[in-house]
Order: sequence, then C-alpha cells, then structure tokens
Amino acid sequence: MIGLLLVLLPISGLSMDLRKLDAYPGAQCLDGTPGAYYIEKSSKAGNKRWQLFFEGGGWCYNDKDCANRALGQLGSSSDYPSTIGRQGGVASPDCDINPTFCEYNSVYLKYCDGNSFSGALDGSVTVKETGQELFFRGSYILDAILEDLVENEGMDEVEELNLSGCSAGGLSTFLHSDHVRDKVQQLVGRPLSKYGSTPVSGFFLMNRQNVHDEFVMAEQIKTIFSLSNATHGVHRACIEGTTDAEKKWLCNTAPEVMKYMDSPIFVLDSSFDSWQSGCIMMNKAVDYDNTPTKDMPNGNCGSADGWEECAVAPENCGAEEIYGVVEYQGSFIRLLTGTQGYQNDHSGAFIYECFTHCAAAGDEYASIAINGVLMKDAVNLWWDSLGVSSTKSFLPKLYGLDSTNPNSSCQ
Ligand SMILES: *[C@@H]1O[C@H](CO)[C@@H](O)[C@H](O)[C@H]1NC(C)=O
Ligand SMILES: *[C@H]1O[C@H](CO)[C@@H](O)[C@H](O)[C@H]1NC(C)=O
Ligand SMILES: CC(=O)N[C@H]1CO[C@H](CO)[C@@H](O)[C@@H]1O
Repeated sequence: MIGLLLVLLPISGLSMDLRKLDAYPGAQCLDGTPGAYYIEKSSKAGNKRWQLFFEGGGWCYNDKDCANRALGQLGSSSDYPSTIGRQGGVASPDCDINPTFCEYNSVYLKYCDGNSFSGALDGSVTVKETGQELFFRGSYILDAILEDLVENEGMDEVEELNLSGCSAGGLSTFLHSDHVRDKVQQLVGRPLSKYGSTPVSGFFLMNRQNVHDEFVMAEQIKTIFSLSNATHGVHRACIEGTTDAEKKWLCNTAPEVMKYMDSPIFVLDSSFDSWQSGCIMMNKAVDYDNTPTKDMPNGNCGSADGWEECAVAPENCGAEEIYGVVEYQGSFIRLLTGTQGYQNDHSGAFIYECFTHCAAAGDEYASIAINGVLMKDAVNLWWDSLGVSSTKSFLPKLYGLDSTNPNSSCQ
C-alpha cells in the first residue's frame, strides 16, 4: 500500500474564491509558482471572526520526492481552480455540524511547500536527475497570507481567530499556532480578544521507531527539515530550547512543539490514527537510491514485513500485534498529556480511538462521542470556556487486547 493522501470532498457549492500571492515574491510553492489561499467571507461575522484552516497532504521527504510533488497541486499553484467548495467538520458552514465556527469568515490555506508551511530556504535546490529547480518557502507563504488578509481582506478588524487544519495541516496548526497569534497581533497592533487552535489528526509520533525498531519516519522528517531550512520556520521557543543541533529537527514535530506551546489548543485526534498506523508504526524505508524520481512512492506505508494486514485494519491484527497497537496508543496519550501545551489552563483534547484519519474535518465530527459527549460539542464547550474556565478533556479507552473497538460511536 502506498501512502494515501486524504482528499476531503467539498460539501456544498463552490463558494471559496482563490487568491494567489503574486504580490509577495518570496511566497512560492515547490515549483516556484506563487502560494495561494481560498476565502469565503461571512455575512454574519463581519470582519471580526475568522477561521484559518491549513490544507493537509503529507510531506515530501527529500529532493527526488519533492521533485515529483512539484508536478502536482501539492507543489504547484498553476492548476488551482478559481473556486472550491467548503471543507467539512470543524470548517463546515453547516451550523448543525459545526455550531462553533459555521458563521466565521473562512480561509483555506493551500499547501504547496512540502513541509507544513515551515521551509525558509533563500535560494533554490536543483534536482540532479530532472534538472528541476525547487523552492522551500512555506513559512513565507504563511506570513504572506496573514499580511494579505490583514491588508486587503478586512482581517485588520479581527477579534476572534480560530486556527485549524487536518493531517499535515494539523501538524501546521501545532507548529504555527503561537506564531500566527503573535504575527496577527503584531500586524493589527493590538491583542486578539479570543484565540485558539484545533489541530485535527496532526499529533504524529514522528520520532518513534516502526514495528521493526527502525526510525523510518524520523529520518524522513529530519531530511525535509534540513532540506527546507526550517530552523527559522518552526516554533521559535522550541528551537531556542533545543541546544543540541542534531535534535532541532524535532521542532518539526507536534509532540516536541507541544512542550513549548503557550496559545490555547484543543487537540482533535485518534490515539490509533489510520494514517499513523501504516505510515509511521508499520512503514518501511524507501530505497531512494534505486528508485527513479518519477516513481517516488512518497513514503512506504503499511509495508513493514509481516504487518501488512494489521496496518490496514486493527481487526486483522494478531494477538501479538495488538500489544504493539496498545503500546502505540499508550505512547500517544503519554506524549500528549505530558506536555506544557496540553497542561495549560485553557487547553485540552478530544482523543477518540476510532481507526480513522481527519474525522474532525468530515461528518464524523458530529457523530463521534466520548462518554456521551459529541466531538462537536466538546469543541464548543472548549471555545466557550476560553478565558472563563479551564478546559475539559475527553480521553478514551484504548483498543482492547482482543482488538475490539471499545466505542461503537465510530461506526
Ligand atoms: C536559512 O534561514 C535563515 C533564517 O531565515 C537564513 O538566515 C539563512 O540564510 C537560510 N539559509 C539558506 C541556505 O537559505
Ligand atoms: C468562537 O466561537 C464561539 C462559539 O460559537 C463563539 O461564541 C465565538 O463567538 C467565536 N469564536 C469561535 C471560535 O467560535
Ligand atoms: C469509551 C467511550 O468512548 N465510550 C463512548 C462511545 O460512544 C458511545 C455512544 O456515543 C458513548 O455513549 C460512550 O460513552
């Protein structure tokens, strides 16, 4: 199985309009075309309430892999349609599904830089095999979008700002939550009255070994961190707090950044995410040297020898394998709840055990429940409690050793 990139289906009409960042020369996609975003203004929110949602789509892991990616929409803005539909779940315009943010001005940040809006490479990289010139400018795209929104789209009047995104966009939400708050406050010259982020399926355990004790994902992320010169494009306090130069790449991952985060955050994730299962826990290293650029598999998901069946569905996991699954979930919960970012007064999480990816950006946002509380209502409770009371957390049971799913609300 190759790494499936989740494509979210738009749920309503083509209501979001494209804006390309032609006026910001440094804000380039992998292939050098201008970065971009989509926007739908709300008649109800005025210019005061905004939700910014980072697009997902995995990462590219080295120059050959990124060269392949530069040929498609995740690496180039040349074929973006002029309008798209709205996302679902936490970004849905339907107030039954998304009571909290349905009426907000909605912005969809297009992901075309290969490393979660974190690259800050000045020059370009030339790919030997194809001669393509690649640009790693994700952090410049993010800043250009914020500037354009404030200067040209009315966000100078923003009072409440919600930041979200799923998958690689969920990781972007972790990495840049503090920065977006600081940057917007600097641009508008005053504090926001309400700010918080809801990363969806972005708490990837990137620094952990696969089932055969190999650090496959770690090596991949280490490589793109360095290739994209992301030291200055990820969480600043994390970089400063990590004195060992060899470990700074960890600031490209959510568990590490959460140790330093101070803006309110409500984490929406599965303790056994269906993407992490195949692409982190049960993956296999790609033979980069012997794979031509055009055949780059973009990660080698679900291919760990002997684990191919278990990787696609927990009910296929044998008695031995399920111990691995339970251990993974235990690590997930421990890594998350042990961080400062989670323990902050106004932060929390809704962690379900459904074997799914990006559920909070789709219809399951309104159906997954823990102890009778629906995810959408948990988010609403959190948002309403911001600045008022401490946040509630909803943590799940783990997959049982008999591999049964303890929560029927997943189906
Ligand atoms: C990497 O980023 C830093 C900070 O933005 C910059 O000073 C430096 O020149 C960059 N290096 C390269 C090779 O682009
Ligand atoms: C935030 O949502 C809450 C809940 O609907 C709302 O009362 C407030 O106006 C806005 N901001 C956000 C994020 O929802
Ligand atoms: C453990 C757990 O999360 N149980 C919940 C699963 O879903 C049902 C139905 O929504 C809830 O009532 C349970 O509390």
